[in-house]
Formats: sequence, structure tokens, C-alpha cells
Amino acid sequence: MKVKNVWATEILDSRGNPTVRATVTLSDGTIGSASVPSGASTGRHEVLELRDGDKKRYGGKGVLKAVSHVNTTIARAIKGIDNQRALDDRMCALDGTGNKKRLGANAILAVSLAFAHAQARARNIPLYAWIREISGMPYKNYTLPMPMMNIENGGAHAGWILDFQEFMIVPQQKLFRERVRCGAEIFHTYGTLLKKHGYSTLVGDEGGYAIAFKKNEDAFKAIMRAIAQTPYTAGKDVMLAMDPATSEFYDPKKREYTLSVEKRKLSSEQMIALWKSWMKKYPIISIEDGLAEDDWDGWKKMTAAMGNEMLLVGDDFFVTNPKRLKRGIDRKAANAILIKLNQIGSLSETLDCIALARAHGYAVVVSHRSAETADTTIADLAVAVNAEYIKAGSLSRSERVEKYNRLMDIERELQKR
Ligand code: 2PG
Ligand code: MG
Repeated sequence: MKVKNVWATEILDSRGNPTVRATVTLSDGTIGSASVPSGASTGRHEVLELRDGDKKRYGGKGVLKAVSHVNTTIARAIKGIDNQRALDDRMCALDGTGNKKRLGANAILAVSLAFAHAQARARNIPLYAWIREISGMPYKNYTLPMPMMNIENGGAHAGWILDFQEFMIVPQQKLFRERVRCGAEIFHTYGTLLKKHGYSTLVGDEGGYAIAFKKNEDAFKAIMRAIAQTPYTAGKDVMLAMDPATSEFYDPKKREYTLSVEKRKLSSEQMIALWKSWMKKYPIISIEDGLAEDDWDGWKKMTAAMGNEMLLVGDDFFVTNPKRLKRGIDRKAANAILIKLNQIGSLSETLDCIALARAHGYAVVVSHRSAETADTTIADLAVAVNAEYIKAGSLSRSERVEKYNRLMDIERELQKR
């Protein structure tokens, strides 16, 4: 099935900022749509999300330029294309900048994903099955990812009430729907406990609570207390994970990490020592961006020190970019990668990055962004590549839970087969 037409519109994301939605029509009349998310703690090496910069509209955050690129330049160039790789290659070549700054990664990704949705629908198969097919991954079965659920928000996602951005729980039950139930029950127990101690239960950008604890570590202490009040056992039924998003508070010139909440500055070595001490106290299985995006020496040391015992996930560090991942593999830095479609800007390049991670034994964590839409493509992507984990936010706010709902639907569908 070939591309007949494509058009885009400006819609809003979950933070109320504009983003791009594209709709592709194929030669048989089938249509597919996709909307792109947006980050707040974006990595320096991500591809470019094109914003209008017209301060009179949406404070400069409009995406009419990206939308118009889809409706004119891209629409003209992709008519008649019938496969994902050719489509993505054509858009990258048309952009020609390496970081998608001419057409905008938001424009390119929206079209890339809308095309995949349309192709799946034209064949009457689920999106995950279609992505599996084009990925060329050799797996026979499908596995559902372990969810990393962010129930306490800090950093750029919650007005910097805590230095560290995400405190997560990772339910371990056999069925995905039981993992969701475990997560939701802990989330609510945690909320009740917070209320009892006089804290507000407002939530941050990703739907987790946002409590101004005195110390960052208090978040895990409180979460552990909440788990103890549920039927679940920490360290067995549910594990912990975190994304301190350290690039946000690293000074590369001084080589220093500033913890403002605790009023102290740490070196890379001291950060590693901090993580090691937490690892002893809490059942943490994964630390994402435990060091900053360009702290290569630190990452090497951290991986040597902790890589056998826990997942060290590169987010801003790898930015879903096969070139940066290759460099990490060569230097033995990290052992897992966060996968965000909009960090690299097309489905084919994302699948290339996942294939490279797989070939070198790096674990795969498919991820949302802090500003999301109702689009659930990442749920299908996780299943398509048998990702070990998905990070899709808390157990509140529909732009987060829709990903979990989609995964529960996929699980039911797979059980029927
Ligand atoms: C992260 C993400 C998603 P953002 O750092 O992992 O949780 O945040 O989308 O703001 O970059
Ligand atoms: Mg991150």
C-alpha cells in the first residue's frame, strides 16, 4: 500500500502546549494517525523539535511551521512510497541536517508513525505485530514489559521540589494486568499515607505525587512505608527504580552535581557512592541517567562499580541514537537504554537503535515523555520488540494510564490466540 496523502494539524499535549498530529492515507483508502509527545528535561543531543518561536502565539511554542512542512514539502515527497524504511530515509534526506532541524523531528516522527499505523490497519493486524514484522526481530513470541511506574515526581516535572525527577515502582507479577493492579494499589496507599501526614496530594507532570520532602531519599522511605501497608512485599512483588535526570543539575565545567534541596555538591564519584548506598538500603533494580549526558568517564566508572547488580539506563546519555549507543558499548558504559521515538525522530532509526542494543545485551526500556497525548504507540512498540521494560508514568492521568490500558488489551488479545 502506497502513500496517497498526508496532512497534519496542531493539537495540544498534556502540558497544554502545541504538538503535531499527522494522518496518512494509503492508496486503498486506509488511514492512520499519530501524535508526538514532548520532553521537558530534554537531552542536549536529541534531534530538534521545531517550534515557531512566535511569542504572540502559545508563548513561542506553536508548531505551525512543522505542520506546514508536513502538508507541503513532506506530502509532495512521500507520495507513492510503500515501505517504512524508504519513507523514513526520504524524510531524513529531505531534511538533510542530521538533527532534523529543517523540517522538525516533530513533523517527521508524526508522519513516520502515522504511516506505520495505516499499514497495520490496511493489513488488519495489530500495530505491534506490524512493527515486529518490519523490525526483522527474530522472536517468535510476544512478551509484555515490566512497567516502571513513576509515583513520585520531582525535578523539572514538579517545580524542583526534589532534585531527582522520578521515583518509580516496578511491579513483578506474572500478568501485566496484575502489575497494573499492584501499581495502582500502591499508588493509592501512598496517597492515603501522604494525606494522613498532612501532605498535599497534587500530582506532577507524569501523574505522580509531588511532595517537597526535606531530603531526596525521603521519597523512597515514604514509598517503602506505603508498600508495607499493602499486601505486596518490597523486593519480591515490587521493586524500585529511579530517574534522577542528573544532566539537569550537572555543571560540566566544574564537574559537579548540585543537589539544591539538600544544599550540597557532589562529584561523579560521590554520586556513584550515593547510588551504591541506596542500592544497599532499597530494592532498586534500575537507575536511569545516574550521571550526566556527557560525563563519559563517570559512566564508565559507574558501570564498572554497579553494572553487574543493576540496570544503568542511558536516556539523555544515549538519546536513542545508535552512534551514541555504539560509543557506550565500546567504552563499556551503561547496560540498558531508554528508547524515546522523538529523541531520534523516526520509527526506522528507533528500531535500528533497539537492534543494536539487543545485539550487545543492553536491556531495552521503551519510554513516554513528560508531555504526552492520548497516542499509545509506545505500548505497541514495547511489545513488538519484546522490551524488558516500559516507562509510562504514574497510575493517574489518562495520557499515562492509556499506555497501560493498551498493554492490558494486548495481553488479553495474545491470550485468546
Ligand atoms: C525522562 C523523561 C520521561 P522528559 O527524563 O526520562 O520521564 O522526561 O520527557 O521531560 O525528558
Ligand atoms: Mg530520563
